[in-house]
Amino acid sequence: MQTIFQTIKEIAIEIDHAIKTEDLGYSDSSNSSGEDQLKLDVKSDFLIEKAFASVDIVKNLVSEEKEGVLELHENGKYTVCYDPLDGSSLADVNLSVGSIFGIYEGELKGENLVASAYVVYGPRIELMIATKEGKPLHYRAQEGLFNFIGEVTLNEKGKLNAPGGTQKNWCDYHKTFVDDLFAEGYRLRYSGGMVPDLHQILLKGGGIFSYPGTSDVPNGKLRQLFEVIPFAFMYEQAGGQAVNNKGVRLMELVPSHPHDTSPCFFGSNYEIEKLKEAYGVTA
Ligand code: P6P
Repeated sequence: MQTIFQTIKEIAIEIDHAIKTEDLGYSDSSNSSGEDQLKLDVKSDFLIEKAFASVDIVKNLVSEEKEGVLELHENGKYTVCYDPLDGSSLADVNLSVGSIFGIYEGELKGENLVASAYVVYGPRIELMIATKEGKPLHYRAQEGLFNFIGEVTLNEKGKLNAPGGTQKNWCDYHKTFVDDLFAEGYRLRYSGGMVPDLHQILLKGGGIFSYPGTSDVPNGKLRQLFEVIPFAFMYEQAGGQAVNNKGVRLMELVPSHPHDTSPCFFGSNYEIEKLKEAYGVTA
């Protein structure tokens, strides 16, 4: 597994360089979710595939930018599911973007996730790694090397509220839930980039990130294998919770297709319990 984390560190340095030096325009293709691909999306996906091509323990790759499962090494052990450059459309307005990695062993489902990692490309390159051994581990790059900063723990209750999705298409009880948190004094922190938005809540002690099902997108927008489940693992390892609109742990998801999405809520315990109450799904 350490070889995979070392490879992610090397990938992070390469993608950061690409963000800072390459064309931010659109390619002439779109991905499996029908989203227009930036040249940076394609380049980041290429860099990740090239890097893992030399890591024998990686059996398969599943990418947001690819249709199906790409076999790399027949005798490999892990499947790496990744979003090569999440929120890439924010790069041309100089906001932070990120890469997300879920490392699975066996069938691609939540309970088979063995580790997850994400990289934030911002004023600094930051890396978070979660395994079953303990709390998420936070690293920061300096001159191409990643220095360990510390373990990350969510407080029982936070103060940040990151409400995703098109507000006019929220259901009434979701709108009430979001407004009630603001009435309690929560601060709005939403950039439109899942990685920096969830990273901020983890590092600032807690709160909630929500991307619900909406009238136009009932199953939500965020992809289970390479966005939702990897962050669900991060948040649970940090002492928080991560559930869907039925109050079910996102770690119990079993996608039927590599690009399946799910409504998703990640946060400190207080906020997630409030969400379950608002959705009428308290245990
Ligand atoms: P909306 C970026 O496109 C992304 O996939 C996530 O990074 C982000 O959380 C979400 O979509 C933002 O979606 O609908 O709020 O713009």
